[in-house]
Amino acid sequence: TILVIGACGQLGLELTEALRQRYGAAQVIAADVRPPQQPELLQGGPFELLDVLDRARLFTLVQQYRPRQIYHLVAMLSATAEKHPQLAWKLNMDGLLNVLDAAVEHQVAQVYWPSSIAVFGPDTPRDNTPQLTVMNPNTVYGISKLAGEQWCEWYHKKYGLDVRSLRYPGLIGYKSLPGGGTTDYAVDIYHKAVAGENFECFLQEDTELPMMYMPDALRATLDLMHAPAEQIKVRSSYNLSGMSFSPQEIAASIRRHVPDFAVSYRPDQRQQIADSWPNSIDDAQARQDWGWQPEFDLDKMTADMLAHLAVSV
Ligand code: VAH
Repeated sequence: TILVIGACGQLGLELTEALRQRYGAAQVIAADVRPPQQPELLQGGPFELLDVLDRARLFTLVQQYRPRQIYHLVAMLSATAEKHPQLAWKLNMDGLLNVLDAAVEHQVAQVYWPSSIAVFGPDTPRDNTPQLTVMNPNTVYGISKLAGEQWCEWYHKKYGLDVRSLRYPGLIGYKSLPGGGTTDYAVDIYHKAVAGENFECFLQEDTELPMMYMPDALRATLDLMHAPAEQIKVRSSYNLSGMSFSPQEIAASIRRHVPDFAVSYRPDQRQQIADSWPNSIDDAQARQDWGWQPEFDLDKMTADMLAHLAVSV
């Protein structure tokens, strides 16, 4: 079996569905601290209530299901974490350590844990940010993700745990909504365009950020987990890149389909977070080690997003 912790989140809903399609619904146990808002998204297979900070409950579930893989996706994202720093550190850090310990204790074959471009900071080289470089994140979320990367490396070295990780850019999809992130504007903008409404963006129009369409992120995750262990040279977390764009560029891409779509810009406190992150990422190591190759650029993503959202509206 496969255990997905944080299955109701933006990534969790989609990764659970992808794993169930590939391995069969009954094989993939979805777990989260509360049931999904949209039950139809997870009704296909088993669901368990789990607060990942409840170490005993976590160990009980791992013992009961004996998963060969655990996908641990629970985190408080960047913007929310700045408002609740201690809770964010506890959830993001103790949650990961509980999962790593449960995996070692019950000989789980593989663990997946997402990192983020948030591990880079204001003095990291901003364009084509390398795999190995100056980090110094200045957000609670980024600090927790960088610490998490180094814990993953330590558990791999100390216990041989096959834990793998990707530094996701902002993720954009039409099946689930993000919560509390700095890149969430790039999902909301499509919903507004399809609803025929104007969009007010919380970042400046020229704020370029690394982004990725969800289908690419899901394929990258499954490809990474299927690669033979000897090909995995990075046990902190792999840089991963799909595309980079600014709010004005995604607005222009949408206007090719919705000509009169209007966007206004009112930067808020999330601008400072975005300004500390890279403009673009060098993911040559992922391409070299396990054959990573993105398939979606901005215009291809826009066409696919609008087509799917127009149907669901
Ligand atoms: C966030 N979507 O905005 C997440 C992600 C790179 C951004 O980590 O916090």
